[in-house]
Order: sequence, then C-alpha cells, then structure tokens
Amino acid sequence: MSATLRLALLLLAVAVCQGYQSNDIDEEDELVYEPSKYGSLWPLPQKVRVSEVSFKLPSASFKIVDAKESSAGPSCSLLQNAYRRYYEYMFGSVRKPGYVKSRAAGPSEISELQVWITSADSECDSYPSLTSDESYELTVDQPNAVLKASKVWGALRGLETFSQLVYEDAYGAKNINSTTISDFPRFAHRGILLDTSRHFLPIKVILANLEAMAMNKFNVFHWHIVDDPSFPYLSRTFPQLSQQGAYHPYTHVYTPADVKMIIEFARLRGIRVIPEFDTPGHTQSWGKGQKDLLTPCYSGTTPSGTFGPVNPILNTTYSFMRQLFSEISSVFPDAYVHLGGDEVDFSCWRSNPDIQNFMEQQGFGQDYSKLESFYIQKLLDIVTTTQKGYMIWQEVFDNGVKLKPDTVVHVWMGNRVEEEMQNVTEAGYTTILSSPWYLDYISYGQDWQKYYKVEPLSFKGTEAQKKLVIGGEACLWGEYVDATNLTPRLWPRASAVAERLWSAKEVTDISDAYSRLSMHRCRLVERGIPAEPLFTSFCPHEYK
Ligand code: CP6
Repeated sequence: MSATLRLALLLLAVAVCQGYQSNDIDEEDELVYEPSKYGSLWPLPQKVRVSEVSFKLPSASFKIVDAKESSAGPSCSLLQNAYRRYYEYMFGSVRKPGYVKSRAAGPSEISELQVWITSADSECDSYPSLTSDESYELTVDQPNAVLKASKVWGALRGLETFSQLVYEDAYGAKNINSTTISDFPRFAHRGILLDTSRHFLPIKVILANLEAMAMNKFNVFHWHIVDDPSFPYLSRTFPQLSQQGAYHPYTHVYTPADVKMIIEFARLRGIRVIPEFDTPGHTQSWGKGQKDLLTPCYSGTTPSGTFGPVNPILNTTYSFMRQLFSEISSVFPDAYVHLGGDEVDFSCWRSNPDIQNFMEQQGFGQDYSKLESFYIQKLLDIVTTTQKGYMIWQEVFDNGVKLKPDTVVHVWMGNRVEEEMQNVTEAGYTTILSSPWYLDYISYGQDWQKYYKVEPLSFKGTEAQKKLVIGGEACLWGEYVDATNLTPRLWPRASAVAERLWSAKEVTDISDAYSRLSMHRCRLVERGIPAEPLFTSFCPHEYK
C-alpha cells in the first residue's frame, strides 16, 4: 500500500470518528494529531504556498539585509534591531556539539533574506497607528529570500513569518521550504489588555508580554494602568496620586522613564500603547492623593466616610481632569486614549444631598445615567482639546452620550453581544470586541477552542456596518494575576484570538489549528515565553 493511500485511509477513518465528536469543550476532546501542511505558521497568513523543495539556511553565513532598492537603510534602527532579534530567534543559542554540517551533495542554500521597503516613506521613525500598513510579501527561493513591504510595519510582520518557516532537520541544521506568502491583517486593531492596578506588573513582565505579542502579530497594548486598588502611574503634574495611591510609592510605580521605555519597546515591534484612565467609576485609588475628587457617600444625613465615583458636580473635578489629560496626551503618543466609563455604581451619588440637588437643578429626575453622561460629555470635550481620539466602554454609548464620529466603542458585556455590535455600528461608530475573550477566566480543558471559534462579524448588519468592526482585544484582568502567573495564563490562549483577528475568516479548521498552535506554543517556550501546553504533548527543544 502506498504511503499516500495509507494516509488517505487514515484521514477517512479520522473523519468518520470525528463525525461524533462533541463540541463541548469541557470534555477532553483530544484532536487527532496530523501535522499541518502549513507547518507551525501562526497566525496563518492570508495567502500561503509552501512547496516540497527545501533549502538549507547556513547559520554561519546567513544574513538578513536591506535590499538595495529599499527606502530604509542602515539608519533605520527599528529594522536593524529587528534583524538582530530574528537572527537570534532563528540561530541564537543553538550551537550544539556534534552539529552535522550539510553534506557536499546536500540540498542548496539560501544565503540572504533581503528586506525591501517599497514606499518612499518607510515610517521607520514613526509610531504605529490604526491605519498603519502591515501587509507584506515574502518569497523564499534561490538564491535569496525576499521580504517586500510598503512600510516597516509589514516588514516586522514578515520577519516573524519568515522565522516561523525555519525548521530543524534530524541533524539540527536549519531548513526552509520554497514558499510564497502574501499577507495582511483581517482587522486593524488586535489588542491585549493588561491590568496593572489589581497587581503591579514589573516592567520586565510587560516587555516580555510585548515580545510575545509581536510573535502573535498583536498590535495594541491596552494598558489598564490604574483602577480602584492602586494608582501606579507616576504623574508629573499630580505626583501625590501615585505617592498615596500606589501599593508602594517608589517600587510599585511606573515613572515617566519606565513609560517611555515601554512605549519605545512596543514601537520597535509595531505595537501601539493605549493607556486607559478609567473614570468616573473604578477610581477609589485616585481619591487617596486627590482631595475632593471623589463623591462623599452619606448614610442618612451625615457623610459615611466612604467615597464613590468621581464627583461630577464640582468645577475642581474638571480642572483636575484638564491638567491630567493634558499630561497624558503628551506622555502617550498614540492618537487614542481609553477613557473607561464602565460599571458606574450610582448608590453613593444617590446618597449625597448635594448630588440630589444638582440632579433636580439639571432636571435629571432620578436617572443617574444622565448624571454619568453629563460627566462623560464634559470629559470627552476636555480630551478632544488635547487632540486625542478616545475609546470608551460600551455603557457610554448605551447611555446615549454624544460621541465624536471616530470614537471606538469597546464591547465587553457578555449578554446580547451581537445586538450591541449591531446597535453600535448602526449608529455609525467603530467598535472592537472583547466580550468573548476574557482570558483571566479559566476553566478545565481546551478553552482556546472557544476563543478561536468566535466570529466577530456574526451579527446582523450591512457591509458598511461590518466594516466598522476594526478588531478586538483579549483582556487579562488582574484580580488573580501577577508576575508569577501572567505569561502562562495569557499564552498560548491569547494566540487563538490572534489568529481570529489576523487570518482570513475562512480559517476555522480546529484540528489544523491545533497542530500549528501546538508547534507555535513550543516555539514561544523555546524563545523564553513560558506558555502553557494545550494538551498532552512534548516539544522538540526538550531534547536539547
Ligand atoms: N475592571 C474594570 C474589571 C472589569 C471591567 N472594568 C470586569 C468586569 C467584569 C468581568 C471582568 C472584568 N475587572 N475596570 C469591565 C470592563 Cl467578568
């Protein structure tokens, strides 16, 4: 029996068995392991053609170089930096004794990867943005591999893809198959939310996560930097916010230099940093360093000593916000800031007689969502004067606040997700999805499949409405996460979201995904990211 026939019979048997496969991911659904024809590529590029022809990559002489025609030269440190990074990922530490050189009659070699930036402006010294061009074309053939991209952002994505094509043969030598790839992201906004308020995250954990994000072609770090429990952002204008509100005033803060470093590290990987300063709720820690910012709650006719959301009826609140957001707009270069606006608890506002009077005066009746909107409206106007766009959690839209047309509405609630996406896009706003991707939530089994199966455009709507969905974010809320468990909790589960947001809509084959993702996870571990296993398995590097 020929090998092909045996394989065909095996596949048939597998198909028959899987006919009864349960979709319940709480059960062990062990996927039958078949190597993917796409090797370990993750997320899968839009168009891939891999041939059987393989070449050697001679580690001693192989180089990543600027193509002669490239508009980016040696002065583009973003690219030079990336070349070194990817050279090390491909050949780095592996210098095994007993390494067998390819035989004289061995297969042919590829000696260079030439990186060709075609647009006159490579954007080497810019920050990535929502409209950055991340597309690239990659040809691996003799004598050289060529990576063509309009901008450096596409080159970064293509370098990652190139590095994923390299594999070791039985002798430990590096190989790559003849390949043509044409690639671009399905969605422009592909983010990870990290929460540095519930637990302080050391800089090196954040940087390691940014590195892992680049390996998965994520391009937005949504930095939920402050919240109720702590205020680790060191503000130059209001240093007492972190002095009083951080877990520790020196060790558990992000200084301006720290923030700069994180933003530059991210930029070098084509990742935007969008900070979230969530108000008027989720602000308990703000109150410690900023007197009169929060609403005093009352029990009966006397202040109870506890505080609620930001006090929306004082002029001092708005002059504080004006100064704070003016600083934030200069510290964070991205065109957007996230203003939160979620989960506002009305009970404290309700208890306060001054607030009650203000409500009456404004004719808000008992509708405290009107007061919330009153506050948010003023905040949005303040932020608009700083030349920034804003993102907001869905409640702000739900409450009918007037938003700038370029506002990004962040859908996070788990109920009626499709209805919400439909409503937001019907109103003409851009939106991103997070509801199905709360990665801090863990359960037994392969939940990555649940994340993978999400289709962000499954709501009812016109083509124009679907175009307004610019992407999504995987959220890792920090209540139960700190430096000890962040990385394995996030990876490779967030990789499932990465492929959903990058690859073509039709890429849904779960067993092909399992095979590629298993190998991708091994690669993450090999590159120093302690990503958890998907299921029973081993990694090739464990032999080394
Ligand atoms: N913190 C902030 C949170 C959450 C939100 N905002 C949250 C709410 C519900 C769940 C998970 C996280 N922890 N500031 C909502 C966007 Cl299930």
